[in-house]
Amino acid sequence: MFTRRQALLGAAAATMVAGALPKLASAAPVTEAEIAALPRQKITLVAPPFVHAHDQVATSGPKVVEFTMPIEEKKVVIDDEGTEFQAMTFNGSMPGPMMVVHEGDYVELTLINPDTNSMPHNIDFHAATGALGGGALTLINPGEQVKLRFKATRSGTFVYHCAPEGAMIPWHVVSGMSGTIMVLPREGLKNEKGEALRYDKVFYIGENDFYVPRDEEGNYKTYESHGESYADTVQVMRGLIPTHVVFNGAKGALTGDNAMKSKVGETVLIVHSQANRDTRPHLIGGHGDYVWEEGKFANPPAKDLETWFIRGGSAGAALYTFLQPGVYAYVNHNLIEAVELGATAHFVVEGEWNDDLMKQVVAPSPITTN
Ligand SMILES: [Cu+2]
Repeated sequence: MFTRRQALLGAAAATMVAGALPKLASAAPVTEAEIAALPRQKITLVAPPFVHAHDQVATSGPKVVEFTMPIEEKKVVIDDEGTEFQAMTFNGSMPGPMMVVHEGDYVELTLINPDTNSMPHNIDFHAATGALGGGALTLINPGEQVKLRFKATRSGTFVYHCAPEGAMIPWHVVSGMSGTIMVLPREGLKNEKGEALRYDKVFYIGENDFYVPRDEEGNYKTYESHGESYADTVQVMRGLIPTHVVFNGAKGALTGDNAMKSKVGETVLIVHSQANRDTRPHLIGGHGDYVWEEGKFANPPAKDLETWFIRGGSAGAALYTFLQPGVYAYVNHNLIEAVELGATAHFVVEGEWNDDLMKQVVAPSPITTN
C-alpha cells in the first residue's frame, strides 16, 4: 500500500534528484576520494577594487578552487599628510583581495606567513562552518604556511579576517587584516521575481577604520615596528573613535587617477565590506537598483535604495546601472567620516547626458522679481 508518508518521502527524493546541486550540510558526507575527483581551478588574486575573472553562472558542477595568500606586515602611508601606519595585510593590500567561487564549490587556501613577519596570523572565513571559521586550523607563525579547505555552502558576500588569540584579534583587524569572499549562486544572481541579474563590472570596496596614536602636540606618531605601536594603538582603539575611515587602505585610494571607471548603460556590482564597524554606503547622484544589504543572495534584494547599511563584520552588495555621465562620489554617508576621515571613492562615468532625467533649466543668474 502506498502511504501518504511514502508519497512525501518520494517527493522529497525527487526534489533532491532534481536539485542535483551541491550536497549541503545535511546531506551524506562526501568522501575525500570524491573531492579528489573534482576538477580543480587555480586563481591568481588581484588587488582591490578589482576582482579576478570569474563566471557569473557556473558552467559545470562543483570544483575545488585554489587560492594562495601571503600575509605581509608593512608600514604604509594612509593619507595625504604622510601619516605612517603599521599595517598587517592579506596579499599586501587593504582590504585583502576578493575571492569568488560558486555555492557548493570547495575553497582551498594556502596561507603563508613569511619569516619576514613578526607575528602569528590566521584566517576566519565567515563563509565557512566550524573551527572558528577556519581560524583554529590556520594559526601560523612566521616561516610557516598552512592549507585549509572548506565547502562554500551558503551564497553571498562574506568577510574574512585574521583572528589570532584573545586581545590580538581587534588589533589585527583594524591593522588591515580583512577581505571578502563572494559565493555566487550556481545559477547566478536573481531579482525578487527570480529573474536573472548580471553585472558588466564588479568592484570591491573594503572600508577600514584606523586608530593612529598622536603625540603631545597632536601629531600622528610613527613607530619602528608593529610591536612598538601596540600599546598606544590599543589606547586609541578603546576610545572607539577612529582617526581615519578609508576605502582601500588610504584616504584618496579610489579617487583621482584611481577612480573607478564605468559607462552609461553599464551595470556595476559594488561589494562593500567592513570587518569591524557599521557603515552606510551611498552613491551620490545614483542609487542601489538591487541591494543585498546583508550580502546573502538566498534573500531577495531590496530595490531602489538611497543608502544601505553594512553591519560591522559583514559585506554587502549593490547592483546599479549608470544612467548619467559624470563623477559620482561613493561615500560612507556619515559625512564626517566621508569628508573629514577619508571614506570617499569616485566613479567616473562616460556617456551621453540625459536631459529627461535632469536638466539645468536656467543657469545661475541674478534674482528677478517674477
Ligand atoms: Cu593577523
